[in-house]
Amino acid sequence: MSPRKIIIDTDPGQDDAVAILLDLASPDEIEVLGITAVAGNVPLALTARNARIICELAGRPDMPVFAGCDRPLKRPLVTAEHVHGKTGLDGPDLPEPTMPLADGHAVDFIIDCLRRNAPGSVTLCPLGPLTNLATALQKAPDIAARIGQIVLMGGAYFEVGNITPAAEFNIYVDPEAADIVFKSGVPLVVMPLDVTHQALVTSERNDAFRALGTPVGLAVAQMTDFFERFDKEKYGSLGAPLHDPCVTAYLIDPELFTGRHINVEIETGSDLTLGMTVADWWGVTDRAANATFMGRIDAEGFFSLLTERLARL
Ligand SMILES: [Ca+2]
Repeated sequence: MSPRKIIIDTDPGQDDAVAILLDLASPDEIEVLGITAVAGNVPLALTARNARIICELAGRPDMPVFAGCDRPLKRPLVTAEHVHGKTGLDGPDLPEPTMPLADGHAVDFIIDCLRRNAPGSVTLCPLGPLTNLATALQKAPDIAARIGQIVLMGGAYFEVGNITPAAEFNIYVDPEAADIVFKSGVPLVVMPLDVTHQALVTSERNDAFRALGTPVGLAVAQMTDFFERFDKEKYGSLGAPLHDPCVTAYLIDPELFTGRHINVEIETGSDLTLGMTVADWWGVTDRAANATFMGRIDAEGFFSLLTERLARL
């Protein structure tokens, strides 16, 4: 089978960085057509920089990285330096990128790429707020029918929220964009906090990254060390949840995850619950299913896959 063509839409973020590394370490399964940066964890200038730092770390300075939207559709940007540090990629000491940004806007790249490739052959992998993707769908509605699948990290049901009591960060930052994506009719696979909070970087798993003895292994150990401090304090958990790499792991081995095909809608009106993913997990409405919403991950399988693949870089 030929590798699946994807576009990574991202706001790095240490966990985005690990997701990108896992993608680039898995060419048999995944062909990355390009990386599009969006404002989210940190402002756009930093996410566009961080994406290139990671490509260079992976030995892929040839990868096209596009800058995208610098703010949500209708709201001021909310960022998460309290989790990811001032640069978004705090932890390792990585050099400034020398590769340039690709010419053009991320939104135009997404549209052109979908029109250029056979319908259904490109998967979109959003790892941040959904602003770039929603903007592309608004600008070129014809692309919806050409997207094979959207596999995204965002939302929560049983875990409810991390940026507010009711909302997960990516959806909360641009709920109007999320609403557009969830109503697009494109097949969706969602990795909510319910799953990612089971993918914890314990000290044993962190040691395994470090023990690879490579620049990539060391950088991943240092990145996960950094944001672990925040999550351990906040949740009292065993380690930091590795959110975004769940998306990549699904592309490589979907059997690691189980979930339900259900209706998921986005709250855009209420100040109290803005950005909540209202997931009909128990099937109590007759609203049509629009997303496969994951609930469980084989965490052991996930971390052994991740460590084995990072060793290849
Ligand atoms: Ca992210």
